[in-house]
Amino acid sequence: MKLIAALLMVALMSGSALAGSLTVTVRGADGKPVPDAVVTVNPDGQPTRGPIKFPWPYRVQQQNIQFSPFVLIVSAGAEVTFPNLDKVRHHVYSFSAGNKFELKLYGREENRTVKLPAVGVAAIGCNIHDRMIGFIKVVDTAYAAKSDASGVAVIADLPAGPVVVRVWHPYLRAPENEKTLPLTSMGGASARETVTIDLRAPTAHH
Ligand SMILES: [Cu+2]
Repeated sequence: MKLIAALLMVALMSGSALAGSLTVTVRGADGKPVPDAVVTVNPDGQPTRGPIKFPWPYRVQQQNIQFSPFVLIVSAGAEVTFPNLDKVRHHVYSFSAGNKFELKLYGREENRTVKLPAVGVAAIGCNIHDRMIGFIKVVDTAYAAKSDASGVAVIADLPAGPVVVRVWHPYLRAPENEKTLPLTSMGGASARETVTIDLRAPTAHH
């Protein structure tokens, strides 16, 4: 019995040691780093079972007539707050399929909350200020990260095994603005990938 317990321990320990991190560097066709790209990993190509909790706040604030952050990652069904820190009023909306909403004219320090049920994207705008554009990427996996100013996104604690890795950016030239990476499985060690994406020019309306 002791031997079986010991073998079981070894198996469990090596199992946990197989978790690795994936670092994806996102570049444009010009070779420059692309921030605000969303990298998602679905182990076994499947959605995460059970609740998903990301460490960042589910919040899109309006400040200096801009949405901040420009891109936010949330899990499907999440509630997102939209605090207005400007002195002017905003009228925030999304026409995106499955995630339509409208927050009629509201002023400073008034918080509004919206539930986003559909996996995909909510492209957000303001009826008053055409130049206000933002995106909420609604995901079905706990393994998601956004590229930083250096174009780098890190996803930690990935289990070993088959994976589907995708990169999304609001201006990526591809169906659904998304591209699947060639990486199809995670080994025990950490992995690094560089992906080049073709971006279109941003538009004022969507
Ligand atoms: Cu506005």
